[in-house]
Amino acid sequence: MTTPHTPRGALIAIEGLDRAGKSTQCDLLLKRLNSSGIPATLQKFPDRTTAIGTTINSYLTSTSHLDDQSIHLLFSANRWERRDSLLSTLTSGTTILLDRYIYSGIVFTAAKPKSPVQPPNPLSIQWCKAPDIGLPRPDIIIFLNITQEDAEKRAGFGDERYEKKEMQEKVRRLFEELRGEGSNDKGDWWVIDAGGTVEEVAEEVWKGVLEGLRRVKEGNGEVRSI
Ligand code: FDM
Ligand code: MG
Repeated sequence: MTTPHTPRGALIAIEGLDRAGKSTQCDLLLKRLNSSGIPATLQKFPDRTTAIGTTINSYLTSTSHLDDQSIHLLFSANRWERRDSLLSTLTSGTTILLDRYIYSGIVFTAAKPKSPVQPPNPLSIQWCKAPDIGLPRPDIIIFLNITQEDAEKRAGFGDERYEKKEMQEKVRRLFEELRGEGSNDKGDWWVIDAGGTVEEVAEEVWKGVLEGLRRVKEGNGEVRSI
C-alpha cells in the first residue's frame, strides 16, 4: 500500500533508431535497478499485448493496411490505455523504463512520405504530437545515438514495415530536429553514444538513469504531463 512517504518512481524513456540497442539496454538496466534495490519495471511501446496492440502488430507486419493518420492515433491510444497503470506504478514508488514512447510515435509518422495536400500538413511534427498531449512526461529521455555507419555494422533489419534504410534516415533527421526543437525543457534529452560495446553503453545509460532519479528526488513529487 502507498504511504504518503513513498517517493514516486522515475519515468525513464529509452529512445533511438532501430539497432541502437534499446531492448538490450532496457533489459540490462532493469536488472541493474532491481539489484540496486530500486524497484523498476519495463513498459514497451507499442504494447502489442492489448486489443489495440494487436491491430498495430498486424499493421507493422503488413497483414493489414491503415491510413497514416489512423495508425498514428492507434499508437497514441495504445499509450493512453496504459496511462492509469503508468501513473499508479510511479505513485507506488516503482520506476518505469519505457522502451520507446511518444518520441518514436512522432518521428516515425512524420517520416512518412507526404501525400500532396493543402496545408495544414496532416503529418507535421505538430500534428503528430497533438494526440499525446496530457500523457505522463518522462523525467529523462535517454537517446541511444548511433551513426549510420555503426548501425550498418550491426545485424540487418527484419521485415517489419518501417525497417528500411530510407525510412531510418528520415527518422534520424527528425529525431535530431525533435531534440533540438526547444519544445522540451532544457536537459530532457540525455544523448549517449551507442556505438560502443554493450558494457560501455550500459555505463553511460546508467549515468542518465542516476540523473533521472536525482531529478525526481529534487522535484515536488508530481508527474508532469506532455
Ligand atoms: N513506432 C513505435 C511507431 O511508428 N509509432 C509509435 O508510437 C511507436 C511507439 O513501431 F518501427 C514504430 C517504431 C518501430 C515499430 O517498434 C515497432 P518495436 O520497438 O520494433 O516493437
Ligand atoms: Mg522493431
